Amino acid sequence: MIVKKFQAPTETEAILKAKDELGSNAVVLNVKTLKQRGIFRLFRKDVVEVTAALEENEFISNMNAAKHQPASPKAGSTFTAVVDEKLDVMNDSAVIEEKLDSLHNMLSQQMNKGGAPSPAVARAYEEMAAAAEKEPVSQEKQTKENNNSNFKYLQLIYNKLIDNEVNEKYANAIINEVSGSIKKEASIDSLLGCVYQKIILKLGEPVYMTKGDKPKVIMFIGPTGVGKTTTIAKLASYYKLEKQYKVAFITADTYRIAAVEQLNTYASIIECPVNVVYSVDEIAQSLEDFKDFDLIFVDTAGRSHKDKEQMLELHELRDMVAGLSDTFDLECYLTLSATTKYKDMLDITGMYADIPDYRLIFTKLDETCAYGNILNIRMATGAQLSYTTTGQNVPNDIEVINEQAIARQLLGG
Ligand SMILES: Nc1nc2c(ncn2[C@@H]2O[C@H](COP(=O)(O)OP(=O)(O)O)[C@@H](O)[C@H]2O)c(=O)[nH]1
Ligand SMILES: [Mg+2]
Repeated sequence: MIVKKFQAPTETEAILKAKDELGSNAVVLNVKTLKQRGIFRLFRKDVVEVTAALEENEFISNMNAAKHQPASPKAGSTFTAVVDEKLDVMNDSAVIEEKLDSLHNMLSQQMNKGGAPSPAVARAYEEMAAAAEKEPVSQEKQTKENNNSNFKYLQLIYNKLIDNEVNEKYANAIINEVSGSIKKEASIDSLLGCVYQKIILKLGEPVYMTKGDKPKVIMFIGPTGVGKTTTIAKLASYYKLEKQYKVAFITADTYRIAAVEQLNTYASIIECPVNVVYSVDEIAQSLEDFKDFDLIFVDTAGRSHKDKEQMLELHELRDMVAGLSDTFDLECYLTLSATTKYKDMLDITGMYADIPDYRLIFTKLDETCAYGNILNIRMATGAQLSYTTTGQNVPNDIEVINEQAIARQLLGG
């Protein structure tokens, strides 16, 4: 969403400026008169500031359309008609009284394109309206105007979250929390700031691997093909080459010969030893070989979370390592592809729910632009976020999750 402010001596001129720059589908979010203060009052007139918004893709298509055909001010757009009509009657005082309501309706129409208002926004609005009615008549109108604009802003923010595939349940929860604490008169910027902070709080401080007092076993779990082995190679290269830690590999992925070869290839490039374990019992012996190492990466088979037997084996493997806690620390990383549907992700996390304290890695962010699932799964599991990966290049395409960038992305960049 593009939000811009336009100033002019009158509201009519400010709206025309907005329309000129953003195009006919722009939505007026707020109108306010900026009074000059102090000494400036003597030299400058008051100005009217209009805050207008437009969906980014509409902005781009407007720009493209402008390139290809001359823009006509009355080019058959309903918004153009409504604004022009509004401008014609702006001097009629009775109509001015209706101004905010009609702007509100116009925005509702825009929003209804994307479905009904969010229950949380509707509830917030009803509560605000009820509170306004209790106020003295003189304040009621002002409060109603403020409520209308807060309602519009919240709905725009809610729509953006839904666009980015934040699940409705969590989008409503965030809007609920924000609407409980907003002041009567809030700007789009302060509401965005408030929602941004809530999202950052919900994403939580990300965690990353560190060397401990004991050798650390780092176990990668997750569905087939999400990028577990590739991510292990990225992290192992970093810790071996940049940090000079002693790094070793164990692979329990013996279902596919190619999987063992894949890990062997990475291991030989960075000169790290690899053990292959064919049964759960062999893991203890294998770890014993590496008890002088700092980090021991354990790659598990790309298990289908729907295969109960394979899942049982994975649990046994994890429990066996956890049982060696006198000698080894254990960290588990559940690896998920950001391109997986939310419903499937819930199925997957459900199958790993018995594994305590796993951390989350999201791969393939380069293949999607909707990051909602990162927030959804963080909220659904309560697991801490750790890394995101953005491509096939080893060792480059990985970083500790940047929660601020994710929050910005969820709110439209
Ligand atoms: N686009 C993209 N591809 C990735 C990423 N991580 C891994 N891959 C690719 O996904 C495929 C499966 O990776 P692999 O590590 O074998 O998955 P595993 O079965 O979970 O071990 C390979 O082709 C990887 O190159 C990523 O962040 N982005
Ligand atoms: Mg693998």
